Amino acid sequence: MTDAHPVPRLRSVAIAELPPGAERSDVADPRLADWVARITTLTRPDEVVWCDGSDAEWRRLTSEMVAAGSLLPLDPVAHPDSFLARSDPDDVARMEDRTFICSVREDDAGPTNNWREPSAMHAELDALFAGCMRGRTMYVVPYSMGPVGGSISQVGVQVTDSPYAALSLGIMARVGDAALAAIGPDAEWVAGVHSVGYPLRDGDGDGDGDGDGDRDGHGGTRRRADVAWPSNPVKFISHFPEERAIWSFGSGYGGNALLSKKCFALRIASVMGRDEGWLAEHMLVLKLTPPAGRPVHMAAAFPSACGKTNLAMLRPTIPGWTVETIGDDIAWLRPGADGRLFAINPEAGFFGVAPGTSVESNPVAIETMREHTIFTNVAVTEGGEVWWEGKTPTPPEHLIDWRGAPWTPETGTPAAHPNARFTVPIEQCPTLASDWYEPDGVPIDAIVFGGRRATNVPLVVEAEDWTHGVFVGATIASETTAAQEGAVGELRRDPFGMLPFAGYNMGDHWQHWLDVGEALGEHAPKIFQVNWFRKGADGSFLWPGFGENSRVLAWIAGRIADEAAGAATPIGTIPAPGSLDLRGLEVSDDTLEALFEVDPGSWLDECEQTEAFFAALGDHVPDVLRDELARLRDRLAAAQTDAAVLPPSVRASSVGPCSLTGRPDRQ
Ligand code: OXD
Ligand code: MN
Repeated sequence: MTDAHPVPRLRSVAIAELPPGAERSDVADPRLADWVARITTLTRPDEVVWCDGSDAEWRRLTSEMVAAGSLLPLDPVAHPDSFLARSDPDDVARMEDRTFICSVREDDAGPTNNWREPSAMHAELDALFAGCMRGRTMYVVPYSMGPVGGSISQVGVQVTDSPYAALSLGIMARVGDAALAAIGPDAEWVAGVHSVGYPLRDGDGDGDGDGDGDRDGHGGTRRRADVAWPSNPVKFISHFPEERAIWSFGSGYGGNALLSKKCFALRIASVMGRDEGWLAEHMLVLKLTPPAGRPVHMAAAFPSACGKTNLAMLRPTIPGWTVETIGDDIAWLRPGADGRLFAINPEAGFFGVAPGTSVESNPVAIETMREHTIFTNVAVTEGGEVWWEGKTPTPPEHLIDWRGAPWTPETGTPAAHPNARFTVPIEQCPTLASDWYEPDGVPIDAIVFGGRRATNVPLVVEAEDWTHGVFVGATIASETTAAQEGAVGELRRDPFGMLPFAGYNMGDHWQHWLDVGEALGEHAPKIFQVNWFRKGADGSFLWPGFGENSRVLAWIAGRIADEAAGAATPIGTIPAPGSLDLRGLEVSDDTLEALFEVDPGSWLDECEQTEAFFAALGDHVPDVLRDELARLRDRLAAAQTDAAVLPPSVRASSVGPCSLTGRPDRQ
């Protein structure tokens, strides 16, 4: 790393006597040894443990946590080697309002991020972190994102006083000595400091947490009792892009605590990508293989809660096609030596949303979590079998809910928290692609953008070119669900699905996409937009979704191979009549018409919103995207006066009507 590395900033902390385990003779990078020593001095843990991600470590940590009451072992037959964690009810999700981008210049964070001046933020954090690990173990977790040494991979180190975070990181990233060995004196690595902010002893040792000396006469050795899910009402998830550092305080949950995921792999990595010519995106990666012909790889960006995991694990309903999984949440994409765009999934596990996951909606996920899984905030039966809303059509008669309270179907509150999760190694996924772990990644043939849209957006549209595709990505919107903040059903603009995750100015992110496209030139992948969630006039979904989405992926593959015909509309190219494989699917002509309808009037209204959205983002919005908007308006205005450009029916031959109503979801 450069001078901007966090170690220099911690020089004000003079290294004091270190607790057992802090020093390790085989650390090749003196900056790492120094950084661990200074963090230890600041936070004052009782001991330091370096993690290696081994099975022995899994067994040790899980047994210690079971003994401490912070993990519950599940039924060993239904869920071998699996555990349940119940969080504090106030610590159940990512907290966007407590997430900060502390770039040196406010303008670099941009209007979509909370910004704090870095030194002021550091001063506030130093005060919070001082002594925050007293009475606890600090885990030092070295990890690689992507195959160790791969051309798109990166390394990081997280220190944490949460065994849950250390254990989960062991699933979500490649933790261990190989990653540590990759951190040599010249290596660039991302530093993550995490504390739940619940010390068990004061500096004066009286354990009452108020740091007031020993007024209550407990003497110097008494500790306060731990709780099953320690956290702190004060929360900060702070990113220092120039330092390549993350400081997270007060939350033990998900993306707030597993710093490899949203904090590093999206917010910090997006800045690294901006600086170095690559992309860190909120995208799944899948491999689609037709019955004959070559496989294609797709990277698909969707806002949170749009079913990326379901799409990544899709079981095609069309005969002969296969979908294999490479990643379900994050992709790092980099132009390769041959000029094409290559991608890796930098993660090693899934941190998936449990509610809604069933044998019908995602059998692959259910198989993936058959063993060796950490469940968080799901409900359980008395016997220790997990359950969540949507897992089975009828809930069990009696459960223990996510808070640990008795529950029956009459209780009136969800048994599992809507953001309940399963954390599971990717290797347990039965559809894992054989090339998922290629050190140089897989070549990307198509980029797909999606969202949850009841209106306007057709089932699938191909963008005209890269610039138009970037416009499509920049204008993604999605209706919010129960798993997110805000009112359900509200339309939220979420460009590239990156609104909560871009570590720098959103307008610059779009410009960076344009620049990457220019560098790729003729090798640039085609870009598509999809929408599984369009509704009819009666409010029911028009498309069955799930495995049937393979029909859309097949059309996309056909476009890549130059085999599937398209029809022009003002917003892009939709399937020409007969080119979308609808064999075996009962869908009426009216439904198909509605799925692909492009109504110039309501699109022109949407353009007004897009203009307002661009205006809110300010002068970083690239001019070419404003030009795209103007061009789109021109095409729509022309279409209003020329009915001939409205899309023809997509149907090849009629297979009879069907009502596609009453399905639970379309992912
Ligand atoms: C996630 C999210 O948890 O996008 O993946 O919120
Ligand atoms: Mn996500």
